[in-house]
Amino acid sequence: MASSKIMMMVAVIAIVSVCVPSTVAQTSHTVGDTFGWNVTNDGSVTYTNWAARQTFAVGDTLVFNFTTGFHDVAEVSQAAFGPCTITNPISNDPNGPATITLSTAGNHYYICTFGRHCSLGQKLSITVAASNSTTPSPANSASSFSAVVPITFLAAALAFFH
Ligand SMILES: [Cu+2]
Repeated sequence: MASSKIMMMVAVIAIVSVCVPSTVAQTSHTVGDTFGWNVTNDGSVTYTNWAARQTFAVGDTLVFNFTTGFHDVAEVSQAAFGPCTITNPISNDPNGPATITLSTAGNHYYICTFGRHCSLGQKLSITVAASNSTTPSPANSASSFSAVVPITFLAAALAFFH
């Protein structure tokens, strides 16, 4: 009887350890880490270096930490990114912190439209890879399924021990 309890425990632990990684599909990237989204005064070296340490995939999120009213985040075209053109951005989020979901692969360009912030270096360009999963929809349902399975087994195990 004792050995079957141990077997149950081993099975539960094995299932949990297999399932948990599959539920962590999206990555949240905090832009600039603790520096946040601010004026850098170094061109865009701070954000270029930061981006080089990241791997961006479709479904990931960017978190821009800034004080509302002091900065904003505008996604712009490549043509607008170089000269910091603030007219006709693709999107503009005036409220910090701003969380932006990366919904398409390819290059994405973000700037602050306040004053000379962009030209001083508050600008970020990233390259987003296609999602790691080749079949996003089934993967999503698989994720929610795998989250349910360990709970079911844990409940079964708890019932068993009682
Ligand atoms: Cu700014």
